[in-house]
Amino acid sequence: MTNDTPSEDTTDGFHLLIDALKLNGIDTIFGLPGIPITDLTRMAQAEGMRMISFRHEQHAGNAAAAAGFLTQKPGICLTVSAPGFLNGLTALTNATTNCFPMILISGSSEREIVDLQQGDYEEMDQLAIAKPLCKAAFRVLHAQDIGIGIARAIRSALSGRPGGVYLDLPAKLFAQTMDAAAGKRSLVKVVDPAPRQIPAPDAVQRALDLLKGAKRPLIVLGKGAAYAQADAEIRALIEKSGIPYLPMSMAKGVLPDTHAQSAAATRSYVLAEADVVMLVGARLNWLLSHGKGKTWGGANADTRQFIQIDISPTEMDSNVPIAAPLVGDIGSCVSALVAGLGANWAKPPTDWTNAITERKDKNLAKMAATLALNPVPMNFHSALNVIRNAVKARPDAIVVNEGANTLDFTRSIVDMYEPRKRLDVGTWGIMGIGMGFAVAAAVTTGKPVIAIEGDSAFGFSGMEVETICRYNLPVCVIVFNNNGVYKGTDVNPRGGDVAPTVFVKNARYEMMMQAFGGVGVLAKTPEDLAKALDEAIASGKPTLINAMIDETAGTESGRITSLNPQTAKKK
Ligand code: OXK
Ligand code: ADP
Repeated sequence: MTNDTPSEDTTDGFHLLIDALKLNGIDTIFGLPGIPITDLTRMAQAEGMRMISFRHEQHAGNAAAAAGFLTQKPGICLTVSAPGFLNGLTALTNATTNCFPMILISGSSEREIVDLQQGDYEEMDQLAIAKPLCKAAFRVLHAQDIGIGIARAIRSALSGRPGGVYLDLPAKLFAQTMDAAAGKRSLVKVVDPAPRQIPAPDAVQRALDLLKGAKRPLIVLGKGAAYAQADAEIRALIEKSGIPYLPMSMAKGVLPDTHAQSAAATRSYVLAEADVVMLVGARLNWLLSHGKGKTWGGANADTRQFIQIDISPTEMDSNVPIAAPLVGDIGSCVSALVAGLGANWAKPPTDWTNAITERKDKNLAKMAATLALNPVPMNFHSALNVIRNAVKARPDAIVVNEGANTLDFTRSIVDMYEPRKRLDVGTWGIMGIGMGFAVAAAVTTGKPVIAIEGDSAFGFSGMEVETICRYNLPVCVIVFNNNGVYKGTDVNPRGGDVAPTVFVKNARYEMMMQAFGGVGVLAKTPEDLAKALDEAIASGKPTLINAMIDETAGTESGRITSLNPQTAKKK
């Protein structure tokens, strides 16, 4: 295999791969064993790596993606060939869409047979399929190239805009042997995998000039701002500039949601009325109504100007013209802006900040009044009020959140206090991230995890409660059970089968957790829920709370009902 001086000691593809990951500080693999990677999972564990085995590859992939977001190291998902690879691909694509660094490593069948389409075991041209769905895709054919393959995968996942990478490893590679010393030399410890990208001084000045002239400035923080781990710099920018800010969903907690400058509780007003908007790690995609239309249609609709901080230069002008593009990493860009504010920086006009505070206080008071109600049966608000209090008491807990109404109500009701504590459906509005994200959050941080799940959303990854029990993770899953998708009251006008959105009524989801030795609780009142959640957080035991919600509560698609074609047609 090599021209280097032979030695007694040999190594093989399995160990080269494990050593290459360890050399780069990667200590955990999320995956699912099977041909041809079963031995690899055993060896990784024997070599001291944490091997977290799932019941379905999609959830292992979601875990890898969340681990990447939380740690700035690519999360690793390991799967078998064709079907396992395909199961991991949704997570890989979702990671790429959300700018989370992960590497999907899949075993594959032999090239000679696949390329001649001779019908190998789990035959598939995996590399070709992965390529359009991720940031980069590589195949390694020779053991001596494993080090370079891993280095290329790490750099691709982390540098510039982070994303998903596919690494194809044909079965034969794992058993290839080579001289151990040469093998060691072939490995690469990646130096500076996510190089800082310093913004150009004139671009910084352009942004400052625009901000300075603004009468109604607004900063929008996106999940890129959370990912960047530039928390102190971002806080300094917000507080020194005095500019109100709006956190996107996964940027909640970069500054505490209770911060005086947060405009989250008056979102529609600030988006419509701002004259200069600075986006920090947030794209002007559907979640921000593409920067135009009714959402942005206030007095400044025709004259509004955007500043955008992003590591990806081609993000600029993707939806509307960007007057001041600031390309670079968020830490460097924000530091440069803070330095440029200077001692004489004039805070935004008080007619703007007071108008925001007034509207915000009104909405907060309205919300407080709603949360104080205690209807029977529970509704989203009374159940989420319990979780809101629990997170306030344990601000280090990580919230995982998916569903439609369960997602939308949680976003506005459960305040976050620390950065990177909220993981949700992200850019795609994907369902099924719940248990994978929860496992990753628990494994990578050791903190309590509260997974707030719509009953439909939970179904996508529910089997992974066994994984949570197997690894005894401090995860408390709360299923918002209102008997169906959106709600449980739809009726089939022709009789017979139930309506497509309806589930088994009063399903006992808590018994799923009990089946694997965890704690399961049926909660019909906020008191039941509070007691069970407190106990779960205190004990760290895997827990599932089946929170019974009024089946009439909830609206179709939550706050995005306008995206349903039938609703759109009526408009
Ligand atoms: C926010 N608000 C508050 C507070 N926080 N009021 C009081 N107190 C607090 N703390 C107000 C805020 O000002 C808004 O009111 C309103 O509550 C809603 O806030 P928010 O932030 O949720 O805003 P909005 O309009 O829903 O945001 C748009 C959005 C969001 C597109 C960014 O809806 C979103 O992230 N959606 C993701 C949906 C998704 O992915 N679903 C997938 C599953 S559904 P106003 O008065 O200021 O407007 C699915 O799969 O199919 O149906 C399917
Ligand atoms: P949100 O959905 O919260 O609005 P998006 O996923 O749309 O957030 O946007 C995140 C943006 O952050 C992406 O455009 C991505 O390129 C950018 N980004 C990610 N990491 C960094 C970083 N370290 N520095 C600068 N920009 C970043």
